[in-house]
Amino acid sequence: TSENEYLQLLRHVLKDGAKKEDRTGTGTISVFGYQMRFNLQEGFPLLTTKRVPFKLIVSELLWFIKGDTNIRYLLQHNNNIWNEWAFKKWVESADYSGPDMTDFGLRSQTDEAFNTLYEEQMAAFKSRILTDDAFAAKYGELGNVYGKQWREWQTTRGDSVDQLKDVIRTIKSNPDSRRLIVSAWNPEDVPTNMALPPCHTMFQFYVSEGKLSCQLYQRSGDIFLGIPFNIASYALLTHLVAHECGLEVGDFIHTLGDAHIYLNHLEQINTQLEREPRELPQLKIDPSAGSIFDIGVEHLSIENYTPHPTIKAPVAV
Ligand code: UFP
Repeated sequence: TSENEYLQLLRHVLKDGAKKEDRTGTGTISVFGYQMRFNLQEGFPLLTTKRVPFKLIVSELLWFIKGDTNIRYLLQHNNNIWNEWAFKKWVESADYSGPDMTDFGLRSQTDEAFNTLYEEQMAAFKSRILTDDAFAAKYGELGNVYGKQWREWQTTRGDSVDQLKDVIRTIKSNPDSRRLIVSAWNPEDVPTNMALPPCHTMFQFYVSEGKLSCQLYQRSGDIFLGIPFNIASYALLTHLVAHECGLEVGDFIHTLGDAHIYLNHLEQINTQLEREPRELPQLKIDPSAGSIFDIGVEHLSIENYTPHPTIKAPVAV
């Protein structure tokens, strides 16, 4: 199946990657420039050689599509993947008076006593985001992350561009267009207004013979933890846009810049490579779902997903 595209990337970087230091201090082996192609007609590319949490992928993508940049929606869907970024702003603010949380990412992984304090503070933070509107508006907000750039790119004229709506309109009216691009990389925002400069930098659609394909340029990819997530997320986006435009799905092409394996993921990768890939699952979109901008998590499900078990690994922060 097309899962082999991913397994080949793992093998390629293990074999030909060069040692490279990185921002997080963890150390990587890395290559620059790589491309994978997933034929979405063959099944939905959710890896089977380890379990990938589909529900988190759905709620994060719908959050982007809504143009939402506040973690409250994610927390309402039990999705904790962006919490640290919001929490950081909170504990560094003048309003915070709890125990010192400097370098909480690293310290919570290495210092058990600190980790207890951290988990208490994080739990309190989450519950306040969910229940206190004013607090959520101030401290749940991540700034100009994906949702903002996709739906409400700020122009120098003082208005904004809804790139996603525009690209969908053009796919419908002029499917042969070679300008079907959405960019998340806003050089004006990158140094100051963003928690994390976007990893999925830009994507382009392409229509041929009634099928919609999508290519993503990802500037930086954590091959073991990030990329399986990113593949599923953009495959889902391709399905949703195709559904919206009355097209079948074609290919998802994943182009990578710095494609790296963190040195503390090597053992996990060996385990994964020993496993036999299984049949890929299928995506089901509920017929009552409505437009791409109204779709809810309850409308999307995955069928026949019988992966090998989860493989845990530390996140580089
Ligand atoms: N990363 C991904 N996919 C993502 C995401 C982050 O692989 O969707 F948000 C990884 C790539 C890199 C790190 O290991 O997170 C970001 O660090 P940097 O900005 O230094 O590239």
